[in-house]
Amino acid sequence: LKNINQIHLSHNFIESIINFNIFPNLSNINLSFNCIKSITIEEINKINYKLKVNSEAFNKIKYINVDYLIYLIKIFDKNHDSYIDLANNPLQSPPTHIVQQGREAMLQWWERKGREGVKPLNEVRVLFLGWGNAGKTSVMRRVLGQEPTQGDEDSTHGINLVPWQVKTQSEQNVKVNLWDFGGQEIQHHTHQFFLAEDCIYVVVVNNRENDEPRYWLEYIRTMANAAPTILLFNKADQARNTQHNVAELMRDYPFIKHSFEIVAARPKSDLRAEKQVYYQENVAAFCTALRTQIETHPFVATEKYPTTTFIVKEWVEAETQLGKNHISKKAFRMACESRGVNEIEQNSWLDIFKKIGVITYIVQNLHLDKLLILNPEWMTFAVYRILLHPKTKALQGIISKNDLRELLYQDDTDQEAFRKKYRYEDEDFGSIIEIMKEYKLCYTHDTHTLMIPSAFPNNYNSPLEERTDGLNLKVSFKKFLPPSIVNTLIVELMSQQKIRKSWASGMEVVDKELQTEALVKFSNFEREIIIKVFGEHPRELLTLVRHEIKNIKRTFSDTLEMDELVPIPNKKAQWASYKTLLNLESKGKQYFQDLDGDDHSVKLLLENIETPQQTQHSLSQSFTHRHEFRFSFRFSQVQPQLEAIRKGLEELLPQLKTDLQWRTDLLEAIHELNEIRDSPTLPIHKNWSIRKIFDGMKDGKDVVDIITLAPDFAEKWIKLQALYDGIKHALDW
Ligand SMILES: Nc1nc2c(ncn2[C@@H]2O[C@H](COP(=O)(O)OP(=O)(O)OP(=O)(O)O)[C@@H](O)[C@H]2O)c(=O)[nH]1
Ligand SMILES: [Mg+2]
Repeated sequence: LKNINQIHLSHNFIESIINFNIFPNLSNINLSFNCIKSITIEEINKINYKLKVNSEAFNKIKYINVDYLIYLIKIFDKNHDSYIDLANNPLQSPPTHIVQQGREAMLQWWERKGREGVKPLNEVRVLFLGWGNAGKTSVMRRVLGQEPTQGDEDSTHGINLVPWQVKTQSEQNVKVNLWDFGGQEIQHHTHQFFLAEDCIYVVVVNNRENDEPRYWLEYIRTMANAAPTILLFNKADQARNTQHNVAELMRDYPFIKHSFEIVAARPKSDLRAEKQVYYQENVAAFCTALRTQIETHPFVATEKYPTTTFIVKEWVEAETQLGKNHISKKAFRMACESRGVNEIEQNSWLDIFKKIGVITYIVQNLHLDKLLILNPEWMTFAVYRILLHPKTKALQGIISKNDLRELLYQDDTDQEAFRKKYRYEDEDFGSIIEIMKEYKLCYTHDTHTLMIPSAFPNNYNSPLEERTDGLNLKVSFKKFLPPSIVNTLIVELMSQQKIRKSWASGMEVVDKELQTEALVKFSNFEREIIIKVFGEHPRELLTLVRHEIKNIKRTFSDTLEMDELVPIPNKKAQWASYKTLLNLESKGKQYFQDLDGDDHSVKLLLENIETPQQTQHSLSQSFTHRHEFRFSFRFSQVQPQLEAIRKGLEELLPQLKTDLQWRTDLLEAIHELNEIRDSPTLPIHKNWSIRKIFDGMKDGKDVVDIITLAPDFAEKWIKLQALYDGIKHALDW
């Protein structure tokens, strides 16, 4: 125990801090992903006493009110720069956002708290999502207490932003920013940039059209970290007979807090009176549920921020009121510095301002110092207007700077209101283009032309379609293919000059050096990307496309499930999952069985699409930390047994004939065990010789030969076999 200085206990079900006093030299404990709900001062003191290196950090932690530490705790020490990492804990004090910024930000928060006091933000953003015509705008009107209308609501273009003042039961004034999104499909591409995890969501589905709510629920799960959601089945007065299984939806999407069947607009006159009352009551119940969500939101109920946060926020709001649509990061920085706010705080507050909607978006990569902070309406109106303008479609998505001027200025009576409000000058174009590029909504290959994939022609008959000699791969998204993936992939490959032709649902990719071309097609309905590659070096070009898709996928939450399907040669329409193949490979299994019961070499199937090195790389990547932690923890538990086996095998070795193949395997196994004796972790995917000899022995191979050689061999072997079986079980081999 004296020698132990690190303990990894992540991914267990530990509920409280264990007494670590028995390890006098402990310097590093990893308790992430456990179920620790709180840490008491006494517990901290206990650890503090023993963990000399960490004492400084722990003393600070004692100063912070650790009673608020809930659920997960991760403590560790890096090169004597001791600190405690509490990220991903649902902390209330300091607020989670501050904790995520790290120790410095937390300490500053506590310092400010003592000096200037803290109070809740009392500002929350509510977003309405749903297909076009579902009734989002009508629902929002009801939330605002406006009278229901019938049939006169215009389709929303872009985002409709309405402030709403709510008085909580405890008499607090809360500012709620209602964001009503246009539901037309083309607009979905941009929505995701405004979704955030700390908002409240209202999903409106049209019960008359049998809208599928799962699309939007996946959207929220993937892009807003499963934020609290209220689900509304609207147009109940016109509903068809089919019923949604609400219990099932709530089970699959536990973040749905409530669900109501409502009529947001004035119902059809022939609706029975009692039904009318019922739906009216549901609208009222929905409004109450929404208020409850607002009142219990961390920005209102639990988290508190220092006074200076509000001073900076007011400064930003005043700039907006002056009519500024964007400010430079430099201006923001100066405003903060003059109020004694350092960079760490600036960044964490910016993040919060973004969540509540005071600042919409931060453009990361403007070369000028202008990292812009923008007024949401000004920006989205411009972006949506460019995307939705009939001229954009007429030009098939290829727009010049002059067109842009026309798109944003041209007298167009139905947009009268919009033009009254915002003006776009030539000098704004650069920022607007930069934003669209960052959203991957457009690509520019020179400074004069914009290419907008969402306005490309819908279909194109590619000559590659006819060819059957290619190498195929299907990328399949289990539940949800985020619409922006398509645009992003097109824009990404365009910027690499790899696209010969592209349309809204596909593209032809060419690599001249490789003398290879590919057809990439998207099927939103099937949630698939189909890739066919032809030419001299198909694997290389395939690798490029796969790599881009994976990079894009990485920008979404881990809940977005994707798999690649590898074709099985000579079997029409049969595919092997790439994940399955990797899994077989990691377990040393050689064959994959298809639906007809025929075996195919795992190696060959994989080699069709990538090199063996790439497969090895994927294997090492595909095990998440979680698995590694679990595995290394289990490994550390079975180390004594492995050592006993190693000794046992060494003893057996002299009794074996030198010409026996089995002896070679045994030597190899001993060598392996020597190697891992002192190593802290065990590679997961290796083909272990120790497995080979024990599993082989069980199959009866060599047994007779060996046992006749050495009379007490059998007895010793049975003992070792028992040890091995225990390890096998523990390591899940
Ligand atoms: N009969 C009936 N009509 C409704 C109901 N709710 C909304 N409507 C009507 O349906 C139409 C569309 O409603 P909106 O609120 O504009 O729908 P939206 O979801 O905002 O649509 P987009 O802005 O295009 O995404 C309007 O004419 C509404 O008056 C309802 O419960 N019953
Ligand atoms: Mg609308």
